[in-house]
Amino acid sequence: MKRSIFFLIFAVGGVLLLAYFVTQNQRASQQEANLSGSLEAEKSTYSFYEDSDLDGLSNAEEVIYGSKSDTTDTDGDSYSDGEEVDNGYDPIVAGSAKLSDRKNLSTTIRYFSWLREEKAILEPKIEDFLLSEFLSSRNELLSLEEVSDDAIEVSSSNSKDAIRAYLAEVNKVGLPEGLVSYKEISTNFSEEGDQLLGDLLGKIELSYLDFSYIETPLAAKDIQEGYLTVIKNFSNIFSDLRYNKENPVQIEINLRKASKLIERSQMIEQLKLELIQKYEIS
Ligand SMILES: [Ca+2]
Ligand SMILES: [Ca+2]
Repeated sequence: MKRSIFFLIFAVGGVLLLAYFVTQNQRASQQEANLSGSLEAEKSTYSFYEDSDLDGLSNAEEVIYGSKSDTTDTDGDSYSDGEEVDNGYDPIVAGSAKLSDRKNLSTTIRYFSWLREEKAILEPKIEDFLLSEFLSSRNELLSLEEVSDDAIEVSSSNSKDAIRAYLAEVNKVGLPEGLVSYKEISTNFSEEGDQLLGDLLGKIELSYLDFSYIETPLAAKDIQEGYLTVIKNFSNIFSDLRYNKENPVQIEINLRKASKLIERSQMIEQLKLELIQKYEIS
């Protein structure tokens, strides 16, 4: 069953926004819980306080850097994992490879490196004000993926009827129901959580496809572009939940992106109203 897309975009956005504010307010008390997950078993294997092999990297950091939590020197080059990270070296590549040499370095590792190098904070912590400072000169990390013109099926007609038909189509397509909180999935380290996320991603993907087939009169091109952008970026944000443990900072960044998506959704609604008024569509 499908509802109109704008309603659901707001619903998804609202859930995300709510999660965001809860996070803001309860940052200190929730940090450990958010990062370590809701399951007790997960807490001991993914903790920023426990260091099972006593190599200077907490169990959670080992997951983030890709090193082993039961081996002090993962790459066997005689330097411990903690020593390597403290000095900017890669704990999983033997020799003098730097962390910064890694391809596709995760935002969490980049943020931790920045904390160490710019703020002299060796104990990694994900604090809102620090993250804001880190992001202030890295706008690209908050930018949304834009949809190219090729993705829009421009129709040959720009008549009032074509516009009315377009709007009717748009209102038929929907985002999936059974929405869940972003934070909820991000702390649900279980098979059920994976299943939930997989289903949701599949449904978002289908919505994107349904949308991309809608013939779009020229006058509605901005609206169509907006819709595709919002859905595409929701898909990206939810996909990142798969790497929640390896890249927890990205999840925090995504919550900030979500508020941009909500703004974008509001802009789309505004554009639709203007179009309806301009073409006197009843
Ligand atoms: Ca360790
Ligand atoms: Ca080593």
